[in-house]
Amino acid sequence: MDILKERFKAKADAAAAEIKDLLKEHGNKKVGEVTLSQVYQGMRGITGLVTETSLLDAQEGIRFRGYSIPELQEKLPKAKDGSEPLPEGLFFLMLLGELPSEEDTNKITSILQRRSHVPAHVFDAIDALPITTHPMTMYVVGVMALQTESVFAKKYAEGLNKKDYWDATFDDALTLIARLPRIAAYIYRRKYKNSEHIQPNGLLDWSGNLAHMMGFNDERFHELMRLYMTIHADHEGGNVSAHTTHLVGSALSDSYLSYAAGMNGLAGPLHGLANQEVIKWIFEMQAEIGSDDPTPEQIADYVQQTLKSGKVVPGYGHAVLRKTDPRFTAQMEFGKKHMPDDKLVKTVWKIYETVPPILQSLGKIKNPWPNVDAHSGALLVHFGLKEYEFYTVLFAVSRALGVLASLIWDRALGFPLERPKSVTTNAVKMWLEGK
Ligand code: CMX
Repeated sequence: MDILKERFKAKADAAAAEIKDLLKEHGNKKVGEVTLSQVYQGMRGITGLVTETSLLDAQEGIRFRGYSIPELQEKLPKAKDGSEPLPEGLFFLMLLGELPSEEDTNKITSILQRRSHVPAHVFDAIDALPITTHPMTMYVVGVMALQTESVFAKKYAEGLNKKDYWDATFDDALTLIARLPRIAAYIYRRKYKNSEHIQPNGLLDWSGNLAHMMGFNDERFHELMRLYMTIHADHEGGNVSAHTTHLVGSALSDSYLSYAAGMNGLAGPLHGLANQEVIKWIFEMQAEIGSDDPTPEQIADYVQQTLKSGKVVPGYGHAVLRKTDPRFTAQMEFGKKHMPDDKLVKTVWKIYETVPPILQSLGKIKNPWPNVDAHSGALLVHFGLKEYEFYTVLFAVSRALGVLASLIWDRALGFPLERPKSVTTNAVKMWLEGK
């Protein structure tokens, strides 16, 4: 751990010096103009944040420290006999900004294994909630209960020097990431498997252990979890979950408070909850049509019905992307390799052929193509994970890697409190009238 911290600190010091010089020379340069529409419409397209871990290109999709998803699938270390990347390696890449060796990746795995013990009061907090509680609510309650363990909060209360914020955040982030699979699996087994819990296997990798504790022992499911945890980890800084974690963190709230806040945003249907909405929508379509193998015409009719009732087609569209999400494509490739004849997976592919032209014809949707959530559920259902209300929890476990690596960087670079200016419509009117 100390060596990892030393390597990080060297990178962070170099980056901080570079940023200092950059601002000294170019600090007054304009990065863009803001229109009134942007102020009212979700700040789309306004550059206002620095997030080092990944960058989203509207056409190409996400790149993590410069690497696309296919490149990560090729270059990141794999589990023994596996072919999907280990997300521990991606975490290393996002944190250190360089591709990890197998040894680096194994080091992260072993740190996470050693820190994975979840204190009993966290389970008590989850157990205090009614069984009908949404899994994302249980998850955030679990994370909040774990906040008692925050090293940052403790040291801050004792009087922590600013220079050391990053160090305590580093500790908290790794401990939190280590414990999330246990919390997620506990919720799954509590809600859907009669509270028959499965103890962690200390020898498994982070995603493999999550699959194991949930009760899935098919090695292909372990591979799916490795892919899933990799592709959902980060999507630059402006999306709701990343931005919220960063914003709350800017108040020097610790990793637990900041991450829990971000995950409350992930739980919204226009963001991470869309993965459960997709499968729910497909199941409802199957029930209405009376077939688990709908034709393209039946799908098209159902899409029209969804739009007419004033609802969105879940899994389609994106605030930034303007083409098929490479995270969708990576999952499609996984489906072609492992389950090419699965009816539900094939339905997802038929929807992919049917939906974009319909959405395009409406003329108002900026991106008619599928996002990550359009595909993930069908792969999970294939292995028997049909409880779709749980899906966003898996997204949340993965998202921890990106948002917490970013939070460590925020502290190491000394980023200040975030506080943009807001206006009232009255103030806008007065400004327009030149008052
Ligand atoms: N189905 C129907 N209408 C859609 C649509 C969809 N999939 N996507 C966008 N639209 C509509 C918007 O609701 C908006 O309508 P109004 O003008 O009537 O309000 C219009 O098209 C323009 O929207 P946009 O600029 O193209 O998209 P936004 O940047 O505002 O929103 C998103 C992006 C993702 C919220 C939106 O596409 C959507 O609601 N998609 C479905 C939900 C979903 O899949 N979310 C997951 C996104 C990925 C993630 O964050 O996890």
